[in-house]
Amino acid sequence: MKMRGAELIIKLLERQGIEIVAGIPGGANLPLYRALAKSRVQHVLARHEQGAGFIAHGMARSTGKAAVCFVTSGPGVTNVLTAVADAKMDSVPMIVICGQVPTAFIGTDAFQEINTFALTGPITKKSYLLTNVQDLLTVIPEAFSVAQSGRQGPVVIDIPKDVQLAQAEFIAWPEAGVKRKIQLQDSDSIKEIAQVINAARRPLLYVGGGIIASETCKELFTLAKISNIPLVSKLMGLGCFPAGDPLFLGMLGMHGSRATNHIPDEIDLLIALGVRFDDRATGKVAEFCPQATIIHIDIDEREIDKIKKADLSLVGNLKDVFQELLPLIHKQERSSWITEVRRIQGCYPGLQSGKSSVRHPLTLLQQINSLVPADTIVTTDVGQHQMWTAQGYGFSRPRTLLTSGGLGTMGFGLPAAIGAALANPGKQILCISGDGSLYMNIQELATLAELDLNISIILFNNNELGLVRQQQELFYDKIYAATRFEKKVDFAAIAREFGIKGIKLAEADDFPTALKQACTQKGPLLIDIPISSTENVYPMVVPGKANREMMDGVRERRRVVVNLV
Ligand SMILES: Cc1ncc(C[n+]2csc(CCOP(=O)(O)OP(=O)(O)O)c2C)c(N)n1
Ligand SMILES: [Mg+2]
Repeated sequence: MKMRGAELIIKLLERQGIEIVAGIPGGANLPLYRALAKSRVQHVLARHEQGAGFIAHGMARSTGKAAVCFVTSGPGVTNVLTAVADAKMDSVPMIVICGQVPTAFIGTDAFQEINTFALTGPITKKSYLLTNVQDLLTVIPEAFSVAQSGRQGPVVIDIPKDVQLAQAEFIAWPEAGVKRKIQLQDSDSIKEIAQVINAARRPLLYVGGGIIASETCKELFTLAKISNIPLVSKLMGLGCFPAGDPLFLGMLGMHGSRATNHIPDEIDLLIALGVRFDDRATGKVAEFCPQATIIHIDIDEREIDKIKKADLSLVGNLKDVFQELLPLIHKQERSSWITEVRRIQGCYPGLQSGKSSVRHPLTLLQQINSLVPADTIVTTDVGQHQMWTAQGYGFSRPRTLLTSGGLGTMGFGLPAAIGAALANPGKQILCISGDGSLYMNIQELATLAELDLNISIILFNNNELGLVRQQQELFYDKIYAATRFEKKVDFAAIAREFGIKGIKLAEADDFPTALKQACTQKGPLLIDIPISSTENVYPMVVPGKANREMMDGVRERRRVVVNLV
């Protein structure tokens, strides 16, 4: 068979099962776009390459399968870098196919030339620069395999224009790239791990995104239930365990719940599954779980002992681990430990700050959850609204929360919602955003209007960069430098101009009714909800401090009142 590089790329993507590609064309990827136009692959024209990248995130994060986006050389590449870095931090399988200047121009500072290979190396699982059209036959399937195997992540393929136009010759189609099986590294220690779990008196499960990626929520549930082990989650793990279950203690860390941040002090065993020991979750790491034996099981061996030394560890796919581990776990009541956990919870009840107010985000988020189907997918942006969503919504199913965890990228929410809606036709999608974040990829409202997807954007509008303002209030002498927006804009009117239904709630409006309408409406909608610009997210662990030392807002509010007097 003979085929031009561009046609070959599209055919290979089709053979990988790719049905939708997000992107933006430019001089260096036009051969690719000509081939794409002739194929059955749907193209979604984003309005900014970062938007295209996050649309791919929405598809990949909501399905677990690799998603693809196309960008042109130079600024197309630099614009998508944030989405690539975000995929690396949150282990998202995504493939970015970049146009590049013709091979003969590489290294000459040609128009829109950038060294994509060098720029993307540190923020990808693998980056390729292709100079021979024949290599497409191996590299495209391999890219899918790399992105989806082991700890998932982004792959970038840089393809010069002349390679896209060159003829490839081949006899047979290569096999599609698949998820490679990762061997369990040491299955003997599973017995030891089981013994330690069975013998523990005050164990705690600590889980993250790895449970969702490995699709082991059911197995985790079984482990927790048969052995009565309470569980705490990182932001990325929310949804892997039912939020309403009595064993679920909530999110831990910087904005975790109060009791959850005290319980690790009391435990004798931490069972960390598919999770990193990152600073936002652990607080001062030397003081995290001070009395506990640590078991760490993860698919990425670089995570073991990286931050917290594990007493027992295992590298492998959690599916295989659970298969071997569960039959060895004893059924136990652990009633004295559970009673102790309840006692600690009683000492540190949830913070009710402002919750009684009908317009406090925590109240609204609980209402929103009760109004939408259980399989609704929620995307967030980054800021106070994100933390309130994590604390208050109550996620109970995997892949229902899509949020930028590791990189914390404002601007993630809207394009990720578009990707989630494209990959999950029929599902309701909510994008919970903040005003500062919405500004960052607001142009994707045009993409949304064009696609007419079932997305409700719920905008918590405090007319400020709330989470940063909060830090200034608490740690920077209340010098509110550059966090309050001078000008208020009418986001509902902006949405309408883009062709989307826009509702602006005023102080006097009937919140519950408006919210119900917003959550149940078909087609795209933006609801602008004014919220107080003095509200803080509590608790809050000061960076570098132990989780137990968190600020709970009570003292801080008192101080504000004293200062005012
Ligand atoms: C791209 C990017 N730039 C800067 C930041 C730093 N940052 C973190 S939260 C935040 C404020 C977010 O404001 P908004 O979206 O309005 O959310 P709010 O905290 O007000 O709910 C900023 C500027 C970031 N996370 N991402
Ligand atoms: Mg804001």
